[in-house]
Amino acid sequence: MGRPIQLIDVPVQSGARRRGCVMGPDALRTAGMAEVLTDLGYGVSTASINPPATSPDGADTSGDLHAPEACAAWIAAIQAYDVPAGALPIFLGGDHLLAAGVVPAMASRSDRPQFVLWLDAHSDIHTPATTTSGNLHGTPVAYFTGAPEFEGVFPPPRATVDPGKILMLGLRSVDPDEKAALVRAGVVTADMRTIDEHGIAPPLRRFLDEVRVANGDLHVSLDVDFLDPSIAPAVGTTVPGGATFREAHLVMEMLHDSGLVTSLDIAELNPFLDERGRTTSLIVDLIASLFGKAVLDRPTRRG
Ligand code: 6HN
Ligand code: MN
Ligand code: MN
Ligand code: MN
Repeated sequence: MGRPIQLIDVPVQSGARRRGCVMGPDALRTAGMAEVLTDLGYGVSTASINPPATSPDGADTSGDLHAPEACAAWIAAIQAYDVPAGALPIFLGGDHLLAAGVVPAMASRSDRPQFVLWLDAHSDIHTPATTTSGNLHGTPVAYFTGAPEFEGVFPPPRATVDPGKILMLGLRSVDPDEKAALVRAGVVTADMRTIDEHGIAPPLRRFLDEVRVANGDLHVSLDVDFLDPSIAPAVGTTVPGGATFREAHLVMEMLHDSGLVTSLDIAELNPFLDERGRTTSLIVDLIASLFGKAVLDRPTRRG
């Protein structure tokens, strides 16, 4: 039996105006997320973080920000949730605002340095001051790296992450203010141009080596729009030119072989936009790869 896994529903959709992410956890369960992990030999428990009692979604749009109070309440609720000791949590979103709750919670779980692998078309490093859309799902990275602009908007993070311990893979839609923020903060990035030219494995291998040497914890945040829209249409913010089927599986296989992943979230799945469940099923397949489903049985190779 592998390490126990806890599946935690986080049906937040306050981070963006388009509705549907609230159905993400149900869709992932319908597609067999728990059974796949059980079949791979893991003990699986389930939990959910309940929507905080705030005004209905969108009713509290204040100034240019969409639903800041609901977002703040979600972040507080997620950060207050204690994952059982010894369990590896998979947070089932929900839009990407959930990472603003999840990452600080994971970083505060142990004294080991926290690393984050950010799989996304977007860098989500806006602040309430720079966002042009007002959708706060575009801000979690700035929040959990300690940007001061969140004071009075979101509760203080339980712990913050060193931007130099973040690898962003798959970027292809980064707003001008975000570009400046990435450079200023020193976030490590491999955009799609780099991946096209050199492949997806080298930056990931370097990053995993760093995590191993530092004896760090590794949180993986998987935004569905990391994937190319042709294979994953069920997301509100599709951007052409994303990770292919094999690139995505290779990332998951390398993560499994590394043995370093300590927590995971799945964000931005919008089942309302899916086609006969195919995006949801692909996500479940990818998670199976991350937890050890392999093409052939082969000895675990580290690094
Ligand atoms: N996501 N940069 C755009 C914005 O509205 O700030 C897109 C954000 C997308 C957020 O995909 O999690
Ligand atoms: Mn995102
Ligand atoms: Mn830690
Ligand atoms: Mn995205």
